[in-house]
Formats: sequence, C-alpha cells, structure tokens
Amino acid sequence: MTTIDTVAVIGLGYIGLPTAAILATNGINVIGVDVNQKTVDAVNRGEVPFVEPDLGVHVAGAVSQGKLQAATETPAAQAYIVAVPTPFLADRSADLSYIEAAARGIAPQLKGDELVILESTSPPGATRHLADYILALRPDLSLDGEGGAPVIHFAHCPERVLPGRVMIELVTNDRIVGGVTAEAASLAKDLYSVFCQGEILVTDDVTAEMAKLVENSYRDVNIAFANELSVISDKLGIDVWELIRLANHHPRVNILQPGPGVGGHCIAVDPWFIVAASPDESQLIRTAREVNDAKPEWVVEKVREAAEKLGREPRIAALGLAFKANIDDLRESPAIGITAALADKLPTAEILVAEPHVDALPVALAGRPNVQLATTDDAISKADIVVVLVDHDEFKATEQSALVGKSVIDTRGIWRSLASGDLPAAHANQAV
Ligand code: SAJ
Repeated sequence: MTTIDTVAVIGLGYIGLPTAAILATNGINVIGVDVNQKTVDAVNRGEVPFVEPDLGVHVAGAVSQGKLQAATETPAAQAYIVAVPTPFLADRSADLSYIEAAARGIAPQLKGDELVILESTSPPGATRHLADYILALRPDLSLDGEGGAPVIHFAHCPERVLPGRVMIELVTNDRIVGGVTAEAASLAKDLYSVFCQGEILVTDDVTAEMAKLVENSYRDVNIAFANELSVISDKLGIDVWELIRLANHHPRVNILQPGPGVGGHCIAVDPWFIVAASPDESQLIRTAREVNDAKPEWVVEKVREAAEKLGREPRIAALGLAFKANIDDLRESPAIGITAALADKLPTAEILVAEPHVDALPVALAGRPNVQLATTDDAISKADIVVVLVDHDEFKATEQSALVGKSVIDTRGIWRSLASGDLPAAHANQAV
C-alpha cells in the first residue's frame, strides 16, 4: 500500500501520459506536466494527442473524474515521475538536458520526504545525476538525512512497454525498481503496485538502468545476427528464411528475423548508451549496432543492381514505411531512409510507395518528383521491381501471381515464409 496520493508526471509523451492515466484511473491524483501547451490543452479536454489503443478511454475517464489534469508548470506533489526524452548526442552519449530541465522544475517544490522517480531510458548513473542535480539546487535537502536535512528519495523505474500494447503491458509486465537507497526502492515499489499486476523486482538504481539497456541490446544483437545471416546467405545463394526456419527446429536455437534494418526509438538508440559507458569492453554490442545500421545501404544496393539488370528506367514499388508491421509509427524507420536513398540514387526511376497506415508521405519523401504514394495493388501492378520493407498484413495478403515477371527484393521474407508453410512456434513469438 502506498501512502502517496498526489503524483506529478513530467513529460506527457508515449510513456508519461499512459503512466499518468493508469495512476489516475487507480485512484491517485495526477498532474501531468508538459512544455507543449497544445498537449496540456488536449489532455485537459480528455483527449490524447497521439495514437495508442485504449489510452483515450483512460485519459477521458480520469479527466472527467477530476483525477487527472495537465499543466505547463511543475506543481508540488508527494511523488514525481520523470518521463522525458533521452536522445543521443553527436558523439552517441545520452543527452540529459531534458532530465535536467525536469529537475529544475521539481527542485523548488520539494519540502522533504518526496519520491522522485526517473522512468526515461537512461545511461548508467543518470538517476544519481538527477539526484545530485536537484540536491545542488537545494543544498538544504539530502539523500540520507545527514545533519538533520530533510530527505528526498530517488529511484529509477524503466518502462518496458511495447508501442501498440502500452495499456495492457503497463499492467501485466514485470517491473524493475532501482533505488538510490533501499527506502527509495521500497517507496517506488509501493507506488507502482497501485496498477502493476506483474512482479516488481527491487534492485539498485544503476543495475535498473543497465537492465533496461541490456534488454534492448539483447534484441539488437540477435536481430544483427539474423541480418548478418541474410547477407551471408545472399552471397552463398541460399534462402535465409529457409535457413532460419530449419535452424530454429533445434530446441535451443531461436534466431530472430532479418529485415531492412532496425527502427523505432529504443533498440537503435539504447545500446549506444552502454557503448558510451564502457567503450573498450562493448565490442559485440557496438558491432551489432553497426551491422544493423549497415543493412539499409545493402538493401539499396540490391535494388540498384536489379534496376541495372533491367536495362531501362524502372518503376519501383516500395512496400511499407512504418518501422514495423501493422502500426502507423514512422519514427526512425529504415524504410524511409531506404526509399529516400533510392530516390536519390535512381533519379530517373519512378518510386511508388505503398503504406496503408498513412495518408501522406513523410517530410523526408514529400515533394520529391520521383516518389508518390500509391495503393498496394497499384504499386505492385505497375512496378518492375518490388521491394518489401515492412511485413504489414496487407502486403502478406497479396496474391503471389501479381508478382510474376517482376524482380522481388523481400527484406522481410513475407512471401517466402508463406510459401514455406507454417513457421515454428519460436518464430510466431517474435511476430509482435
Ligand atoms: N525487428 C527485426 N527483426 C526481428 C524483430 C524486430 O528486424 O526479429 C525490427 C523491427 O522491424 C523494428 C525494430 O526491430 O524495426 C524494433 O522493433 P521491436 O518490436 O523489436 O521493438 P520496439 O522498438 O517496438 O520496442 C522495444 C521493446 N523491447 C524489447 O522487446 C526488448 C519494448 O519492450 C520496449 O519497451 C521498447 O523497445 C522501449 O521503449 O525501449
């Protein structure tokens, strides 16, 4: 049972707003804080400024019951949850400036005995940096009550939810809580148990920070293995999808799926925080990043070779822009970079982009004379070269007779895996 009944959530983005809403619908008084006035206004109207299943119902319900409100200034509260971006800088170290800005908002409100939780994915040491930063602004407060100074409790509780399933996974996933002190961890555990039905595992702050980075690096390294296999298989003239399908019948082998590269906001970023923290020792993690980052260029080269063989100006169907299947999220999507590179390298080619989840081309592609949005059927039927960049269900449903006589570069193996029958269970698990 938590004794906390007022929480300020700093940052109303993909993680902060769902966390604010789930706390509020479980009886906590929540004030969401965001620098963006439009976001604040939307939340105060009970609206959600981005797409996430079921989030709208939670926000609307919490606002109408008076449990959730939003503001641009940080108020006084018993607990603060910081869920702001931590992008990487040019040298690939983490940019902590958003965390520091949140700290500057929190510091003047503290009286003693408050809990400050960092949820943002962070490099090792970031929670202590947040604590040091706040205590430097407020030397009258302390971590441990030394000299009778009122205590502030600091903890890290990384989010692990999958976009598209956030409202389910917030409740059902196990959660890691790392305290700068044991008391901070215990207070944070009590707060999260208000809505989290998974196990809440307690550790120290730096181990919690690393656990989150390690989870995403684990996935990145394993995707890099699959991507490297796809390049080797191409050179050896064998089918990588068949190869992986067969190898995964071994009881202790579970190879992931190759693709055109790794997109999204997390897996392509977080491993660099480990590399920055321990550069000489992070050889595998760094190499995996490089392998995955090199994959889009390899795909572009494959399409360029196919165009050269054709011997005339090609029409290319680029299937998909999202960073993974059946979502509308284009953030850091390798498909966009590949399509833009094709438009640059093959200026006389006509590129027909099919992306059933958007109704306009993103900025990186809009206004290019040789790129236009098309329906899936139209793009495929007009194309000489079909390049599959995302495994959307709509593409999988294409009659394979529509591909006869065309050059197909299938970076997701959608038609090959259909042709080779049911995937083993290990693969089906990776389809999310
Ligand atoms: N991908 C492949 N092959 C695969 C699996 C994925 O190429 O076999 C690609 C996807 O197409 C995509 C990228 O990897 O471009 C990332 O997709 P994803 O589904 O693996 O992960 P995200 O970025 O949507 O969410 C991840 C999750 N982390 C893990 O699964 C360890 C999620 O639980 C985290 O909360 C999220 O990162 C985050 O916010 O850190």
